[in-house]
Amino acid sequence: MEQKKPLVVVTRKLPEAVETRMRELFDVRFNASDKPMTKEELAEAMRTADVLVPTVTDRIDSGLIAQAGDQMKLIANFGNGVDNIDVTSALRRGITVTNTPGVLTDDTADMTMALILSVARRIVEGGAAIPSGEWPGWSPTWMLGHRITGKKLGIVGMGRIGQALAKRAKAFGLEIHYHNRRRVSAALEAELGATYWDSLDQMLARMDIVSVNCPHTPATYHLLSARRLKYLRPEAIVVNTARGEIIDENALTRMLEAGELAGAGLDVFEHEPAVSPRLLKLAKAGKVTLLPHMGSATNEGRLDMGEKVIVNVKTFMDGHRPPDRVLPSML
Ligand code: 8YV
Repeated sequence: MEQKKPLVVVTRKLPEAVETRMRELFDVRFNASDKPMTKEELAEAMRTADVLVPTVTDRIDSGLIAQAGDQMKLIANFGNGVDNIDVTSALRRGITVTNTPGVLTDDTADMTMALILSVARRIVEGGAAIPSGEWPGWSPTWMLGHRITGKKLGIVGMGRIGQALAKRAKAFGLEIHYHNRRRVSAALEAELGATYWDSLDQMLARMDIVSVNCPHTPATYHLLSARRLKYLRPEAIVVNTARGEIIDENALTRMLEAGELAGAGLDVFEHEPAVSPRLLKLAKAGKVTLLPHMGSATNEGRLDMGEKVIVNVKTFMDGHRPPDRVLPSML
């Protein structure tokens, strides 16, 4: 007799190839409209499904987890960051949580480099000047940016993405500095040519470019607080491809408006998908580059993420520990 396939609810539209493979393996409910599910729709999924596959746009909080039926056993996040999920509540309820680490490292590091270059070399601003007809023709003093070679890059969070960024930045001739919960090995520091700063405050005060690459957890919420941002030099630029909540966006915006910072490149926002009108105004003035959470947005990356989700669900359903299990102690 054929075994009953687990019911898997996927909250957003995934690449065709991923959905096809999931259809072969599981009893799946997809979201063809791709419209984020409402709280009630998510609660209904928690009450009926064996597995939920959410994304960064779904808040799986303790209230939702409390409504889960006894059959709900796995939340297999389509994404690396799990700040959208109350992992502790899930575990207490006997629900395993997995994510998709590793497969979006290079793409996110590439996008971070792109933001650094974009802000320093005014790429978005210059690119817009041609279609708008504002290009006056070449001039020795028009649209000048800043050289990045030789500048100091401070990486906040030296995990997988931080390290991938350091490798790229080193190749661009940047001097690598970092702050991390734990110092990385001496061998890795030597390979990256990276200088460790125990004090984030001290590092911030000396950098030309600061990149946020740590996960969003209760400990990193507003890690770049109004107080800390004040340490930055007025020539400094800040880039963030991690999570908006790690920077006090209001304080950052105020400093950019006041000319206390040279610029910013943001791929993530504190109240995503809302972007503050003040940031939009700064973007129009060419002070900031804003991207719509595209750090991991490659076809290859999305297929790899889908593959990870499938392996996690299949392994779990076969009665084994899924490879990308997330525990509260890892956060
Ligand atoms: C993902 C991300 O696309 O994986 C992450 O942590 O930030 C994104 O790049 C998103 O989370 C999908 O859920």
